[in-house]
Amino acid sequence: MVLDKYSILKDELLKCIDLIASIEGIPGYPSEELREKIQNNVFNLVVLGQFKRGKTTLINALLGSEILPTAVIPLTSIATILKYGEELKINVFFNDGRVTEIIPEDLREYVTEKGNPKNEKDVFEVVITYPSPYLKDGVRLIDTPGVGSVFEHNTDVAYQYLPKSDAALFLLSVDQPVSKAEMDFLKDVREYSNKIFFLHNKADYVDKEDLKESILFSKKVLEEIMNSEVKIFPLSAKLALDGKLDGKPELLKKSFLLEFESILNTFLMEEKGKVLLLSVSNTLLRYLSHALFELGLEMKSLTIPVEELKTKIEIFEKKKKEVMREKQDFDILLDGEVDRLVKKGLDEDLEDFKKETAEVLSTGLEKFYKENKSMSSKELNVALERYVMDEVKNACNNWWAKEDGKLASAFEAICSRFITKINETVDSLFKFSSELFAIPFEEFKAEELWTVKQTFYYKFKEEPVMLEVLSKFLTLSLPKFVGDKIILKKMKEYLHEMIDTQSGRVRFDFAERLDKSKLDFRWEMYERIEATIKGISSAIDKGLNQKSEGKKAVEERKKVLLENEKRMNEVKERLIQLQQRVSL
Ligand SMILES: Nc1nc2c(ncn2[C@@H]2O[C@H](COP(=O)(O)OP(=O)(O)OP(=O)(O)O)[C@@H](O)[C@H]2O)c(=O)[nH]1
Ligand SMILES: [Mg+2]
Repeated sequence: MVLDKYSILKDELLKCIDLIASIEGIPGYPSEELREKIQNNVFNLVVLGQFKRGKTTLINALLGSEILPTAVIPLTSIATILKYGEELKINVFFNDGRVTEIIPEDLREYVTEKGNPKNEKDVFEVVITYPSPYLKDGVRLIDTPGVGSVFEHNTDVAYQYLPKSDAALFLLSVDQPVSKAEMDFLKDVREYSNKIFFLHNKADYVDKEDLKESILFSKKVLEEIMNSEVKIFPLSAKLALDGKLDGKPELLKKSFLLEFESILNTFLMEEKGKVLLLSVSNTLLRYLSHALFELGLEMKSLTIPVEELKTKIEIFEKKKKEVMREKQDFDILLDGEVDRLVKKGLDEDLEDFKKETAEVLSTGLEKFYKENKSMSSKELNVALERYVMDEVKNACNNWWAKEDGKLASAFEAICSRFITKINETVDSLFKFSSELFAIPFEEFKAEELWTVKQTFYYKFKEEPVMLEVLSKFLTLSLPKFVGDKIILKKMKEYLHEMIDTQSGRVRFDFAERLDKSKLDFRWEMYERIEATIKGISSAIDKGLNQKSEGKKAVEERKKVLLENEKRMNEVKERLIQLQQRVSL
């Protein structure tokens, strides 16, 4: 399995992080953060498809345990996220922000259409931690309700998980030709998802020949929709699960799961694993090259005459001031860029969203009104209200999920540009010192990625769109004699008001978090420059101090420095080897 390789290299990288931390004298070395960056690297896999295609069974098969409930009737009604944890723990997140831990036996009561019809319990999602090796290296599986069943609200849930997925697993079934509903769904998935894997499940239903034929047929249909070549993987989720549960490798072989898993994992490794491993190891190499330089500087200051050193320090101080000024320029530029992201990105998107939603939902509302005109005024009122509430909520949630990913990547792109600039500044300081003190400096250009903290993505879940407008409206009880037409008019006003309020909240939330993320980023960049200056200054100071303690102290210190240098070079070598293995 390719993710095994990822796992081994990841552990090696973690070891290097620890090794560097154990060597004296790397100021501002963020070992904790780098470790976290590696641990937080997740591969989100969303399992999608029409109802009853075997999505939930596939997840159980991947985990080798019947952890999620499956059935012959449309079942899953809530999205369930499975991630690694030392023990099995199930948390239910509600739309109003509550979180409850439940026992596995109660899962059905929350995630199935039967146990929780029309999501009457108002569940947002269920998060399960489970000690499966499959999840250990950061794979997260997301089970979604099947689309196209009579339970329409299930479809909307599936859409919310697409923008954040690294890969979508789209399940079809060999015994059913691709349906109209599936085609429509796929057209949407295509817009939201970066990578789609197609699976023809229930391969155990048919013989080899039929399987081939059915795959060929679907391939043609799918290629038309995707406008590109499509590969379809055969699968029997059921055999895979049985094979794993009963420890029967022959069943597992017949299930085709392993072939698919290996292709999927290769993709994840190539797309995400490699990027992370290279980025972190580059960062480490940069730190090492700086540390080695500082070490050389201390060595130098132990050897050259004090007077000469002092003159050089004065020159360095001037350069330092220059760098600090540059830093201030960065702050202003960063403010400007983030501001532009809010005004050009967020605000414009939000305006489009409001306009489009108002149009679509007004038409929808009229249609709904016409279809339900026979109801009594009171019933109609309630039904229309519910309609507006549900639709606005859905529209907002879907838009939010999409915009969230978009803003996060735009913000990350800004940050990455700034990191490059700041690293250049830091390097210029080293290069300057390198010439000044005549010590070699190995410049290490590293493309660094800045990833927004997890909370940036998930905060909204704890604070879902609250429909406070509704309660206000409910108190406005309309007089009985007021005609249905007035109800419709009022509802339209309500609709617009609702779209406005909700959009306002979403905007506030986004803008606030962007600002917070900007401050986090700025702080870290500031630290980086500070650490460089401090590192260089303190290396010189250390040398000077040792010198004042006499010859013996100087010789002792030289020994320590040589030992540290050796250790740094050893880790450096390990990192270079690791990078070669990543690229193989
Ligand atoms: N024969 C066979 N049956 C399967 C296979 N995969 C799933 N099933 C059966 O198909 C039925 C539906 O499976 P689920 O995993 O609940 O399907 P789902 O796609 O999650 O369904 P929804 O949650 O309702 O969308 C169950 O009875 C499974 O046992 C398979 O590979 N072969
Ligand atoms: Mg299911």
